[in-house]
Amino acid sequence: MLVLSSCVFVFQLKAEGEVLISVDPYTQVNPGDEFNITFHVENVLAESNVVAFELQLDWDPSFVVGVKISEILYHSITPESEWDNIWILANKINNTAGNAYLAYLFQDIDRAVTNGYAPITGSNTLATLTLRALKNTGTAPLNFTVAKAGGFYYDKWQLCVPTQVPVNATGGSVVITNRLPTIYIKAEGSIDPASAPISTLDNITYTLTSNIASDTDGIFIERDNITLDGAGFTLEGIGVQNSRGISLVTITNATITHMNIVSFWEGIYLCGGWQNNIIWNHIADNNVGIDVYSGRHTIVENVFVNNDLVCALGRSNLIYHNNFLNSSAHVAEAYPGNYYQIWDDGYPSGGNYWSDYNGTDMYSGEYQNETGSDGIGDSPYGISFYENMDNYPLKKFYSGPHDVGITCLETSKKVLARGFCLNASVKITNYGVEPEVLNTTIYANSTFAGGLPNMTLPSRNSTTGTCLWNSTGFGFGIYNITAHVSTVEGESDIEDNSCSDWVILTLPGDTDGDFVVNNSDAGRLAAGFELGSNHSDWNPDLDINCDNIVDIYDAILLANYYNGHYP
Ligand SMILES: [Ca+2]
Ligand SMILES: [Ca+2]
Ligand SMILES: [Ca+2]
Ligand SMILES: [Ca+2]
Repeated sequence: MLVLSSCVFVFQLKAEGEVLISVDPYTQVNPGDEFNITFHVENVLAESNVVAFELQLDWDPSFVVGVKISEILYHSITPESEWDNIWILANKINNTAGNAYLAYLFQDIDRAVTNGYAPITGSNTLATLTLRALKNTGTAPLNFTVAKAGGFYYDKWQLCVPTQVPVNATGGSVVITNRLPTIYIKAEGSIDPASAPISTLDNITYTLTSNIASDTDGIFIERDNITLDGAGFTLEGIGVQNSRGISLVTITNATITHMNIVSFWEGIYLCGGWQNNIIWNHIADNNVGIDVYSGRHTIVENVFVNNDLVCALGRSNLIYHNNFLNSSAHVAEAYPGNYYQIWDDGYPSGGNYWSDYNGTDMYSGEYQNETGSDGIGDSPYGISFYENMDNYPLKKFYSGPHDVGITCLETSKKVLARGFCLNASVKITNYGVEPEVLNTTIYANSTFAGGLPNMTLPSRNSTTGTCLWNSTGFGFGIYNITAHVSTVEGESDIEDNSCSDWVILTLPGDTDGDFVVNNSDAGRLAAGFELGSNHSDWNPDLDINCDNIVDIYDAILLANYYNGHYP
């Protein structure tokens, strides 16, 4: 185990000047090494509403592919004896994004609620984290950053690494988060506390004006018929057991929209009311994404990511056009009752995208019995209780009513003799609810190489067309063959509007694509001689002149170019 203490970084928050944070890290880490980071604060005289220190480790994934927390030791800050309530969220490691929320060191919650937020004072070592680098590469030094959530204070300093060290250490950071108590939208329309970053002009529409970091629960809605518009901001909890991001208890006709809701026990809690609308939210990393204990709600066009469980359900809820991604369980009954939910919007509008659905898509139509794929799974997505099922599970992430995409691009061969034509077969799907006019083009690297005639593709339909690329006049080399379908009006997901394959353009007779015509190519041709394109051993790369048979004309071409090479 590598324990290093030769570098000590002392950082002072600029704007306040009171809090000293020192980080005592390692200086070098090799794959598999364990190392310690110690977080220490001195002279804490924080604002009255600072209730937590959040320890966050950030690293550059290009240097350290991952960390694993094997040990966390902590100490209370002195002289406040209550400062020993520590939340450890060691499961909040995102090795892909390169960060981990390691621990939250709190004032005692009860004392905070009962007595308000007394200033935090004192000095101590807050935590020692033992981390293990799963892999690291690269040579440049990394930055440490220290930030207070919301961007109020920010500074950075750089880890000094001796130049002879081949592999550098990760970075760490300390974040002091100004976490808020629960916010209430009261029955009479007021917001409590009034300083919460939510604005309203009419006591009907309430709009977030910044991100909100919550100490336990997020926002309790106690007023009917309102809209809470997150305006794209994030409401973030700390995963405290039973904490709720947004709670609606016996509330009717409220709309929650454009919110990012992360790291609560329950992202949204619906109990007792009805006809609430949960639309266009991004709900991630909660224990339960949405806990529904009541009925007749509309839950559409949300994205649920990495919640341990997405929905625990009441009854008769309308749930479609959501994307359910990477959760250990998508749906369970909140309590046993054999309650029925509506999981789709009929055909062709469709149901939800489920990341664990693996049905095929060969058919279309209301009964999924007509030839041709439509972006909807041919078999329902079964939900484990009563008769619940999504009759029209989406094969692709839902991204709005207008969406077309290239689902398949195949070139007729991988090795093409210059002067002959390549077939590029393009399959296009209209996932939307309206017919769309499509313009499809093919490029060889960046050169226009052909296209399909403009066509109108009906809703929930697919078509396959073939473009011909005449390679005459192109240089030898490896070409990316890219098909593009034009963006349709109102389309938000354009990533799938392009698709690429590749082909080697070479001398006639070079059947293996190494830019030399030699014995090896002749042997391959002989082995496939007189086979037609319908034969099970057909190799299209041997059919030099692209006439669907390997015969004497291909052999003549090979002979004519024998010993030819490029360059
Ligand atoms: Ca289908
Ligand atoms: Ca698209
Ligand atoms: Ca060759
Ligand atoms: Ca041929």
